[in-house]
Amino acid sequence: MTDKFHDLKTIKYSKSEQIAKIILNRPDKLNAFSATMHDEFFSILTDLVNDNSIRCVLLSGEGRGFCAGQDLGERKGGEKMDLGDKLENGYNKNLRLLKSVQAPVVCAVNGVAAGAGANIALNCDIVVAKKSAKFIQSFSNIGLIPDCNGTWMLPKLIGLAKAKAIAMLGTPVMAEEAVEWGMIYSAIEDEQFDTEVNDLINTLASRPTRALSFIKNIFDESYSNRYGEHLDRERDVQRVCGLSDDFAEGVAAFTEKRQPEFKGH
Ligand code: LHQ
Repeated sequence: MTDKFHDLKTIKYSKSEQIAKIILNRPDKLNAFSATMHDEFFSILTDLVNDNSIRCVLLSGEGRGFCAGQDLGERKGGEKMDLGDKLENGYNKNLRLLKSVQAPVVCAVNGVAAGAGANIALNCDIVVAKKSAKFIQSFSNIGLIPDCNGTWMLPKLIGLAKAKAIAMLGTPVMAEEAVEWGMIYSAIEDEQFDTEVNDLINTLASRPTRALSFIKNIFDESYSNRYGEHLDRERDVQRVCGLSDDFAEGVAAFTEKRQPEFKGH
């Protein structure tokens, strides 16, 4: 079935066969985030948070870039401003929603991901990139710190030494290096990218969505939970999983030596 795209100005959004696709669509600006894009992203994420039929979400970009972060054309050069407010009512609002989407979110980084663009990618559950793509913590090039929770995620993903260096120097990290460092999941040959991304999202959409949803959050929780507390948390979540249709189907399929047909609940 071909994807039906909703009529938005800066993002292509489609839902088909339990998969939602969000394609940032300002290719001439390397999909930099404008005010309209923030608003449209918010509407899309609100729709997704309220749609339990979706079993996988794809985030990617149109053209040669994934996202160049904040649209700097919207900022008047030479002016100081309250960026805290911009973060709270733009990126942070959207990232909180992105985290509450039930289905796994795959970010397919099709080209350069800079500033907020790089860190929006890292907020997704599984990040894959074209081998030619690069990640740039470009914030300090314009006197800023990494935002979109970059300062929370990067030390955990790649360690403090590398995190500080790339944030301070703005050094581009190529996709394969990002995999070696543990920043992203995989780097894919450019020519294979669309096919492999498609396979990945279809596979995820056929897996037990409720369990995947718990997996999304429980790893993050591990950073603030104490050891015993976390054992309790796994026990409680596993109790819910054990009562799901997908668990019953998974075990039945294993016993009957056939492929499981998960329904996502
Ligand atoms: C752009 C952009 C862009 C507008 C390329 N805006 N047009 C910030 C402030 C507010 C709130 C809180 O959060 C933040 C977070 C941030 O995201 S700060 C970081 C903002 N982003 C950057 O500093 C990245 C700026 N871009 C670049 O360094 C380069 O464009 C990269 C390295 C991404 C790509 O380089 P190239 O492949 O050489 O492409 P290019 O520079 O020629 O860009 C192509 C076009 O895209 C060009 O337009 P033009 O009309 O001249 O063809 C650029 O002006 C435009 N563009 N980034 N962020």
